[in-house]
Amino acid sequence: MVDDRLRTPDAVRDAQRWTAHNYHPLPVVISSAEGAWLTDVDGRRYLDFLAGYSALNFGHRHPRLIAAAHAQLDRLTLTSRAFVHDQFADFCRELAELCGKDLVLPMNTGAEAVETAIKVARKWGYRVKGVPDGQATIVVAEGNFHGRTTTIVGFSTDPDAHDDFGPYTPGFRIVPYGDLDALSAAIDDTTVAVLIEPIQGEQGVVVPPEGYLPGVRRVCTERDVLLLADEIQSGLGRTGDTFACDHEGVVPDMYLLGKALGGGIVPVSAVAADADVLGVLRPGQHGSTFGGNPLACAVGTEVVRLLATGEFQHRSTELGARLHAGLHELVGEGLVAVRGRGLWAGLDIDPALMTGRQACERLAERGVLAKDTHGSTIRLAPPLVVTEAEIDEALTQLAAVLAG
Ligand code: IF1
Repeated sequence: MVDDRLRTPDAVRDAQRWTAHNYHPLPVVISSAEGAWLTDVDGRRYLDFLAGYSALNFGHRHPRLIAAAHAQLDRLTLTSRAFVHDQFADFCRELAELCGKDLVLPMNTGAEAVETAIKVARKWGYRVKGVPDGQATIVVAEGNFHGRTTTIVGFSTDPDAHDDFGPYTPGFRIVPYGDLDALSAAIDDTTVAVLIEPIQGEQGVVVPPEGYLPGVRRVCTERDVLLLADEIQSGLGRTGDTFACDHEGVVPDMYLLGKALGGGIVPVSAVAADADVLGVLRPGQHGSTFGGNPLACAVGTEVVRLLATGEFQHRSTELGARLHAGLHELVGEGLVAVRGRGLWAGLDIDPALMTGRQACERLAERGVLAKDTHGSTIRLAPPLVVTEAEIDEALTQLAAVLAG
């Protein structure tokens, strides 16, 4: 029985009255959450199969993360980087060790990590590689999503993200995702980096052909070009490994991290790289008011410790296999294609049946929250604490939506 979960509650109308309409949220008003479950203002419960676009890998209000935040809130929340604080070294060391890198530069949002990576790669190009000043180029992929700053949207191929925000930052070359020859051809003596998602999230959880990432790694090494892996959505356990790059044994020159690094509590992002790269920065050349703040570091350190055991990566692999097996049974039953890895899936629904938005509205009526990407594609990304029974419930409701 489909109850009337989806009506436009007053709180949705109120929100729309007082905000720019840069989102079109489902008419669901959440008031509390725990683990993989959300509860709306009327007490209705939903399974969260978006998980904050992978910012909630450890579920809503993971006890260890909430405890770390509470303890720090009662001690120290902000100093700025003009001074040091007692949470900073542990966070940077433990994150660097998780990444197998020498150094970490903490920021706040994913876009800030991407912008940091672009600036560091350019400075490395001028100071280390010897690219003539102001001529650095960076190769990016069609279908990319790396954030919403004007520099980043300037190399987006999504008109909604890109249009009407010019003039754009020069120095970016766009090549088809998964095409190693095109990527190699785009590299010349001005090229300082390749910026790429190991799996493209917003494009619809697009996994590149096997061998592509190792090929990109080899080309970057041969051509003295930095490989910048945007693991902001794909990283921190989502795909069954600590990083999506791990699946094929690829080690980038720089990891770009965010979302789940903040435990679903505070914005925490970072770049991790060796000293020969991050060492190009000198005091006063980059920074941010809140980057590396005590509260962020306390939560981020606990996130790194949660990942250190491999428990979440194992869950993502095991439960992801269950999710994908169930999804593949629906191919031909309303699904046209399924992509992804671990607890991360992109589903192409038969466009003749419904749009992705319509599918998500119907799923919400059945107690499952998810988000469409484009057209008739939706992404499923539950918290990594999801159970077998919860996966089975989401699959049951998806099958019912597809069956009409
Ligand atoms: C929105 C999309 C997802 C990201 C990758 C960097 C960032 C993101 C791979 C920037 C952020 C978010 C942004 C949010 C919705 C969501 C999103 F739909 F926009 F494209 F996940 F796919 N690299 N993705 O996925 O991180 O600055 O947001 O912290 O802007 O609507 P941020």
